[in-house]
Amino acid sequence: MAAAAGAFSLREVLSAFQAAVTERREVLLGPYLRGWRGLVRFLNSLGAIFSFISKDAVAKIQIMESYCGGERQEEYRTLQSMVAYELASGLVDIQRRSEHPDSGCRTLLRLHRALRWLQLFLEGLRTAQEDSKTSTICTDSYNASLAAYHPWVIRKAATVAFCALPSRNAFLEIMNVGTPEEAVVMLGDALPHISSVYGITEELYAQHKLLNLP
Ligand code: 1PZ
Repeated sequence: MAAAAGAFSLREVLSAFQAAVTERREVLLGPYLRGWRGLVRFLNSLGAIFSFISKDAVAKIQIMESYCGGERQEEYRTLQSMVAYELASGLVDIQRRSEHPDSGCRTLLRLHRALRWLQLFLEGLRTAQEDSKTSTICTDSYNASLAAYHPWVIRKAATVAFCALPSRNAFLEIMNVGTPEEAVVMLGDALPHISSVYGITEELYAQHKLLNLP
């Protein structure tokens, strides 16, 4: 069954990450942030228990959008141009957050780390047995990625919220891509693009020693 016309489908959200990578392996921030907006919308549809997560994601998306629509918007067209510009202009706090607490580089790094969680989670969902628990897949992906960067209280709150996730089949259905089988196929098509965005970002940040920005 195809998603109803106009209905919100995770297929379009994930395809934004495909559109974000250019032939020259640049990451376009416009589509990248559109992808994030869609993910937040989807997260909100899962219930109010996730709102502490979506609020933080929205705050970070907004910071990035204000750079992308601001005075220096040409510098924020791609991830590569943003990193080059902010570093050359001394706009990144390297040791601790002080003069530039909300640089594009540090803000995007938080989204980038969350993208790793998304990649692991969706891959887990795609390849799991039909009767697997979404909350377990989610907790395992979280512990293998984002959890390392969060203090105890956030890890605890996140783990509690994960218990509210619906079963694997119900989750695949609310993605609005069609049957669970169709959703699994869509994930198989979409995940390589998310991996590619993640890989390019990771490499760029590693090159410039930005992976631990405070
Ligand atoms: C489907 C279930 C959704 C699970 C989402 C898994 C991620 C759990 C993350 C919990 C983080 C919540 C609160 C905020 C934490 C912030 O301290 C950190 C670091 O930022 P800083 O304090 O340094 O400014 N923020 C983040 O790590 C970014 C988290 C973004 C999470 C986006 C999730 C998108 C989910 C899409 C669902 C399809």
